[in-house]
Amino acid sequence: MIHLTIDTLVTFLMLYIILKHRKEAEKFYSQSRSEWEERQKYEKTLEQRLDNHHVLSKSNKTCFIGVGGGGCNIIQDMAEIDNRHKFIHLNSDSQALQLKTSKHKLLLGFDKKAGLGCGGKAQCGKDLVNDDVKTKLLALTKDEKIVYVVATLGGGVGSGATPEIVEYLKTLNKEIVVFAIMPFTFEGKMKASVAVNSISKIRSSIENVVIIKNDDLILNCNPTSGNREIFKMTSNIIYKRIADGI
Ligand SMILES: Nc1nc2c(ncn2[C@@H]2O[C@H](COP(=O)(O)OP(=O)(O)OP(=O)(O)O)[C@@H](O)[C@H]2O)c(=O)[nH]1
Ligand SMILES: [Mg+2]
Repeated sequence: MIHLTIDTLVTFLMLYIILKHRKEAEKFYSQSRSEWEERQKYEKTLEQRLDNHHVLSKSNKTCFIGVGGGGCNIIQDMAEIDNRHKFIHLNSDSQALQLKTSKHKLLLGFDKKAGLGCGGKAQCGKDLVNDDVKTKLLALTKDEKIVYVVATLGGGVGSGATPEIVEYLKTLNKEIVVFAIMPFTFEGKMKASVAVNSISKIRSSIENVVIIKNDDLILNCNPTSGNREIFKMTSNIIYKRIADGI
């Protein structure tokens, strides 16, 4: 009798151990299955995102146009990390243009400005976009479908020429996105109002205007960074936004 009870106890114990293990195993497998499914899902979206990026960065139909001193600096920074696209520099300042490594450079209004900038006068930047500039732009962008225009506003060339350029590109049926960089507040109200005016003119031709404030860059930068280093951050922010599909 005692023998039977011990046998029964052992059997129960064995059963208990087996069931407990089985439950733990089931729990483990169901957990790892949902983890695995989560991971699969994550990898799929990651793949899609990379695919988008791939398409964008491989597309031969995308180009970048920098307008004015800062706009050209920014696309120069982009060109250093992207060797697939066309980068077109537009400026009336010949010295600034000379420093750019792209082979696509348009010197604006040499007859009027003799290779100098517009000294903050937006009307001057506007007047520089003549028929000759438009013909050259047409040739440079003829194979491009999407055009990203990058302009630092508040000065003369970027603020004045950008609305003219965008209006012209629009007539060529390009998909256009403008990245408009606002001047620092400490540069004064005059520059800010030149920039705001320029934005409203750009918006009368297109809706896709992404505004980035130079002020915001200071908040995130290392106080010991130099100007160029801080400005390089703008270039990275814009490039990342484009790569992420904005
Ligand atoms: N983020 C960034 N902003 C810049 C850079 N260079 C200038 N800026 C800003 O852009 C504003 C306009 O300056 P520029 O782009 O040099 O002006 P511009 O269009 O060449 O016009 P003018 O020099 O007046 O003929 C400045 O007041 C700065 O706030 C740059 O490299 N990066
Ligand atoms: Mg300039």
